[in-house]
Amino acid sequence: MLPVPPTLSVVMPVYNERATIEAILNRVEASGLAEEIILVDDGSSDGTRELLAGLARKHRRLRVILHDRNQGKGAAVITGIAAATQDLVLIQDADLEYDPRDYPALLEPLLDGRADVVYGSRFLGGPRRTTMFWHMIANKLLTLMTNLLYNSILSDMETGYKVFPRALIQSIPLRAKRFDFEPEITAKLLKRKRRVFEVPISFNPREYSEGKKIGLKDAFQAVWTLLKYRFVD
Ligand SMILES: Nc1nc2c(ncn2[C@@H]2O[C@H](COP(=O)(O)OP(=O)(O)OP(=O)(O)O)[C@@H](O)[C@H]2O)c(=O)[nH]1
Ligand SMILES: [Mg+2]
Repeated sequence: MLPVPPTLSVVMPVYNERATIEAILNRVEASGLAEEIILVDDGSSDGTRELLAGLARKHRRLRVILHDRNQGKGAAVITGIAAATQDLVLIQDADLEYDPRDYPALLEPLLDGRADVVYGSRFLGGPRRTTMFWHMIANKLLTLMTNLLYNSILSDMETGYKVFPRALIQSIPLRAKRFDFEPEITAKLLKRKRRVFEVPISFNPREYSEGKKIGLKDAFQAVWTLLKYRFVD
């Protein structure tokens, strides 16, 4: 056990999430564990931006950073990581697929000193909505490829829930712009022999009709990213 419990920065990349932004902020607050919430709006054009000033008045711990044009999830996450000030950094998507009630489980292996980094896995037996078969297959193939290349036994490389010590994540140079953030950070952690733990989380996937944006192109980019960082840094 660490002598003082570490504090948590929640980094939230946001692009056109008008429908869910308020609900997810409420859920993050309700966890009682977020010392600061760094919301990076990645050039939203659906009215999300217009909600942010009101939300910042309501949520005392919220800090808002605006990208003046859309750059991609990875770019938004990297901006948020650079701005984080607390001991630990947790990435939180702005849709309702991932549930902040899982924070205690995500933090535990870090608090007791077993892990350097924790991933929340959607495939380890937590409650999940039973939809999106092909999306799951793509996730499993990308995870298998990660395991083959980096000699790991991950079950969910692409998960959005990842928690890092701030000093560690801020020390790793990251280049990702879009959905290549997940393979890039995973490759770099595994190459650096960091102790990555997984814990089961619940998962409530949305469908494309509900605003999902990741696509086949992103899977090919992930393959390329995994291969590239196996051989260069
Ligand atoms: N799609 C997309 N999302 C972005 C962008 N910038 C930030 N985000 C945010 O990144 C998070 C993940 O995006 P989603 O579209 O939900 O991606 P997904 O298909 O659920 O994929 P994963 O959650 O990464 O498995 C959300 O909070 C988005 O609002 C961007 O340029 N494109
Ligand atoms: Mg999502």
